[in-house]
Amino acid sequence: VATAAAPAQAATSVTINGASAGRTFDGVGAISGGGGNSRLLIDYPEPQRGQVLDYLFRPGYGASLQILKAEIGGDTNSTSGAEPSHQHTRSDLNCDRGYEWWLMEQAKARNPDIKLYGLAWGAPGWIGGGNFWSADMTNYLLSWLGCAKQHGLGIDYLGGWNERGYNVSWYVQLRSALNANGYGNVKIVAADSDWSVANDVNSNQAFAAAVSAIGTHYPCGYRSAQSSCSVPSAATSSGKPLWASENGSDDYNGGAQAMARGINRGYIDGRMTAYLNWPVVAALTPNLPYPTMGLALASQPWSGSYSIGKNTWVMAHTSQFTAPGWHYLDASSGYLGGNRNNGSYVSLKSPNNSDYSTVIETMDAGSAQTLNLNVTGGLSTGTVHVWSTDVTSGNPADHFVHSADITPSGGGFSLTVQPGHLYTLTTTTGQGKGAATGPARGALKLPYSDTFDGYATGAEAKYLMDWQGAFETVGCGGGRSGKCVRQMSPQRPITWDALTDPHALLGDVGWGNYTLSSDVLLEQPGYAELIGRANGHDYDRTGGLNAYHLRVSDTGAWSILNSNTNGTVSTLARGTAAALGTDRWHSLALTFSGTTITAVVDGATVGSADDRTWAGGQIGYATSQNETAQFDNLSVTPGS
Ligand code: 147
Repeated sequence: VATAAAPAQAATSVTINGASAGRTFDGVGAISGGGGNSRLLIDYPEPQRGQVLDYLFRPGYGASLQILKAEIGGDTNSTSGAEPSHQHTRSDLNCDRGYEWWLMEQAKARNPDIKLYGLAWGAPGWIGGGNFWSADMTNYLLSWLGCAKQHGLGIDYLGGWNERGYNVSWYVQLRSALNANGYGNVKIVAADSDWSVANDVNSNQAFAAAVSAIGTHYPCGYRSAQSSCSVPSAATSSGKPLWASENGSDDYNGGAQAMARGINRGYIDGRMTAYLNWPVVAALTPNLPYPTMGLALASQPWSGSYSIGKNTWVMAHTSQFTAPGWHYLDASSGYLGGNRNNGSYVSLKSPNNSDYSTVIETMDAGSAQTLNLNVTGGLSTGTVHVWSTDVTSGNPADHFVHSADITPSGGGFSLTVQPGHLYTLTTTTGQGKGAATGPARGALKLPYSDTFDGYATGAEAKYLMDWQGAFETVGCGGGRSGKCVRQMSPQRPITWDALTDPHALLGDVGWGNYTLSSDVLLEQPGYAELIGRANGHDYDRTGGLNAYHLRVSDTGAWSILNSNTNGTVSTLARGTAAALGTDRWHSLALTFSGTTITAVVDGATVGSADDRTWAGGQIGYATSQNETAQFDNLSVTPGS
């Protein structure tokens, strides 16, 4: 009795047709901001810093981002930190603060064609008397564009207020203000929130004229598998380019499958033509929110260690094979065999109408599939270069591999695609996979100190990560020479999420027993704090921090506090010492030894507490709201 052979799996036909209609591709990229995520990258030593930048921005090397969205700093927390404003007050202007200008410059230096996009999460409180949708905010954006110009950076896109809806007349006024001030080529994206903006674009001509693209967040689900993406017909029929202007929020390796689906399916399901991953890089310490999200991990400037994520290689499968201005081919984009589970493919053609690239993902496929491809419609029938990534593999050797070169015959060729893989078929060349690697991870060693004297005015002190407010180096007050760190935000900000006192953190979460000391000067009645054993941080519920604090006020009142992420603050010890007053320098110290916490003010022990809540963590500075205190001579010495 003969056994019947299993039927050969039917091959799936895919036609790559250059004559197909399709939308213009705007690009794939990522977001620096919303916020604080890129903070530690600028503090990396060379050559590692340049290597990470190469992996993010250099064409033919890594993620090769086509769009970089950067936060317009607002001196307020915007997720994992706060980013500094170019105007802390109405009369202030400094175009060199923070790291976003530097990052945009580094991106442009590597890829002059990268598109830049600015967006605010929050803003300083002087704006509009606390009203974001104000003429002050429009002028604030104009001055930010002026700063960009000083840096030689052309800004391509500008947004409104991240995930806080929109105000139709404000956008219309922004458009006329841009046109009137020489920024007619800056395109407005609305509204970095949900799709509801499409209804107003459709019903209001002035709004429609002001808005160049509709950008929506997480249109394939928040941090989801991105198996399917939904776009309402009001958006599709608006005639505007549709963008996933924020997506991702996933681990730099673990988010790879979702990204592979989302980039393709965003176009197939919703005709979205841009995909921006949040965030670009995880350059923050592990206690902060979303510590490993991005395209790469670069959280240890002191060791120089970094790790390039699978997300980088997934993005490379689109970015290295296309450019903004290419065209999707609708007839050559869809689900394999019409079945989502088999995987998806999108095809794009170059403006030269000859080159093409087809990106195929088989994230959910159960078995290998044979594809019979046919090239037509004027496209090149030359050699097809195949690049592939096994997205299920943790081995870097399986990521972004130039796996085959195929010579089509009569325009036809076949390819077998494995499950869980991502492929790009292309007639283009110039792709590449960077080979640089960083050193091993290591702790930030104690003792650690900083006199702050080596910085320019307006700089961020090394490793000091703003959470709320803005801590910058300035000439010291109180008759002292040299540079000090000053909290620069003199008013409650227009927040994006939970408001807390201004504070900034620094160091290794592994630090346990140590003495933290610093000089402190109050500029107004209020308080300043040394923070110790700081660890986990909330941003959206309470803004709470797991830590101990030594708080001293101008009146001489002092306290040792225990705070946590539920927003609870309890007093472990308190008292009153001689008044500190304002504009006078004092020295503070906080010692952690096992469960004993000791507070010292101007050389005298004022009190102590016994508490076992927090065993270790970072140090930090804090001030009361509206207090522009100064800090100097930071020192952290190991204890026992
Ligand atoms: C986004 C923010 O825009 C980012 O700054 C960052 O906070 C990111 C973290 O995942 O999230 O905000 C969102 C918060 C919640 C949802 C979507 C976006 N949500 O629940 O759908």
